Amino acid sequence: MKNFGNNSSSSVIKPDLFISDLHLCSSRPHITSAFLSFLQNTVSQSNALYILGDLFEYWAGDDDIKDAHHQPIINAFRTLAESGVKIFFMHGNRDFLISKIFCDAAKITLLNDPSLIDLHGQRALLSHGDDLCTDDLDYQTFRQQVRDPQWQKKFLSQSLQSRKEQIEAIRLRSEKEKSKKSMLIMDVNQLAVNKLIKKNHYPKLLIHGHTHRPYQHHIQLDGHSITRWVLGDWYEQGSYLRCDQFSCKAMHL
Ligand code: LP5
Ligand code: MN
Repeated sequence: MKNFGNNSSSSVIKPDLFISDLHLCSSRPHITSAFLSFLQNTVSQSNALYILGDLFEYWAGDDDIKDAHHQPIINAFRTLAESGVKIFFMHGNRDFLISKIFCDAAKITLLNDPSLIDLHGQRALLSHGDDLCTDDLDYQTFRQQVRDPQWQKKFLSQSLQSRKEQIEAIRLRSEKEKSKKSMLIMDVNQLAVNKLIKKNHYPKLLIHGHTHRPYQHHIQLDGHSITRWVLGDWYEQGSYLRCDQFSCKAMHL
């Protein structure tokens, strides 16, 4: 988003940062610590942070915000937001149940998937990326079911404990099924990417995560040049995309 600056150093345009697929959970405390340090040391010096989904390993509902693992993360977001850093969050396939209670507590803004933004004067299209994996038919059927508001209402009416147990079962099933799927099926479909780019009038950038295959793809489509940035996950090492008024660069912690 545009940086209009509001202090004496307003001539310095701060960068915007993009992350996804952190999969934060209490069983990987070092990743949560790395993320909290990243917020404090790097994001605090930025204009905005865009979290493009799968911040958490899974999210069972906003009544889980009191969890001891989640509290420091929510507090850190709020501190940053109060210091003037804008924080945006887009749903991933694992945390699409994040809702208003979480966003209000963390002072973050929920973005639709996809969303177009003005990134230092260039149009950038943001997405989690799972919607682009159109060859993964079983996943798309599952996605359609769990993104249905009626299904979600019924699911959320159950106890937190019961929801977590069902999610654990789905995770096991998903891991088993993924081991049988080809890498090609689990990647984005190029026609789906092209369709999204056309529909959004050829943005300069498309930034997404989900596939855990970080890369800078150059696309030529109908006479337009588009860069598709795929964000990296945080399994082994924290990674982010840093965009200033000149360029974007993939960074590691
Ligand atoms: O996340 P990732 O990259 O490991 O795998 C995804 C797809 N898998 C998923 C499932 C999640 O990983 C785990 C669940 C998240 C919790 C969501 C909370 C609320 C839902 C609660 C449901 C009870 O998204 C995986 C893709 C992969 O990306 C690559 O794109 O392949 O998809 C699958 O493996 C899904 C299977 O192909 C189909 C699973 C069918 C399960 C049907 C059970 C029916 C139960 C009905 C309840 C909805
Ligand atoms: Mn994902």
